[in-house]
Amino acid sequence: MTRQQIQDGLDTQWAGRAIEYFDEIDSTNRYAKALAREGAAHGTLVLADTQTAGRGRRGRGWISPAGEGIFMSLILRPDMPPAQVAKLSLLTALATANAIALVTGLDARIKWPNDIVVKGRKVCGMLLEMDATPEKVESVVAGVGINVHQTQFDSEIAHSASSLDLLAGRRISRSAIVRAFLEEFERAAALDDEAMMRAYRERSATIGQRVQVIGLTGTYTGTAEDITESGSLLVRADEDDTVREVLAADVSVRGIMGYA
Ligand code: BT5
Repeated sequence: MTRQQIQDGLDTQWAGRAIEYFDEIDSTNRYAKALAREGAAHGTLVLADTQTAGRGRRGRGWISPAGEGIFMSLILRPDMPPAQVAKLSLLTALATANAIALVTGLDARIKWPNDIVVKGRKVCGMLLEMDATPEKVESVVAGVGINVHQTQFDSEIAHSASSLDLLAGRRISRSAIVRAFLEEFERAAALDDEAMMRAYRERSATIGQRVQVIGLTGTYTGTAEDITESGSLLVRADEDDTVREVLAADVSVRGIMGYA
């Protein structure tokens, strides 16, 4: 995977017009945030073949073996107040799931809030980080890690993870996925909110599922009914049949029927 391979035939106006590629880096998100602070343009992509300190959410890590995955961070400079920034998480998930589906033919689905699953296995995680004042978003870094060529996984994730090659039964091109991600991101970003949410709902693995919500104040079960434009999950609780709004930051949601 080289910068040239990705940019050859790339059909975008702004996404991936500038690409910084590294054979090895600590974290593409860490680097992209620094680059954004130095004024990098909207749509700049930071990409690496391997990460030595790939980041997940809340201090967790992202396993990033050389030659096997896609580790990328897209720098965004949205013209929106901080309150609306959740929309970018939905957009990133939609673009990633669409790109995987287009290139592989697999039924890639979004597991709320930030995973892409295929056949119940996690093939991708996302980490969005924002640099903002109370009034204005300066920049957002949309980090995406996708398992492509792996055939073996650390024991910690062997039960939950898979790769596109394993699931598709053939070798998938990493640059084709990156290109499709950039093109799908631009396409989804141009949709109005209603069309974006419709497309998101069609790709959701979570809506309609039985879930267990594990929060600070307790645990309950229910049915996931919808996802809002601000990115929260609406769950109808079994115990009193009311719909509760669940924020990604507050809880962990487990499908009752296994990982997804
Ligand atoms: C995520 O966190 O899923 C967000 C991962 C974002 C990674 C990208 S790579 C490019 C960019 N630069 C970065 O430094 N990060 C972003 P979370 O939901 O917290 O999930 C993390 C958990 O997923 C870990 O604790 C493991 O259990 C599991 N995990 C780690 N590596 C994995 C992998 N390669 N495939 C599947 N699961 C993995």
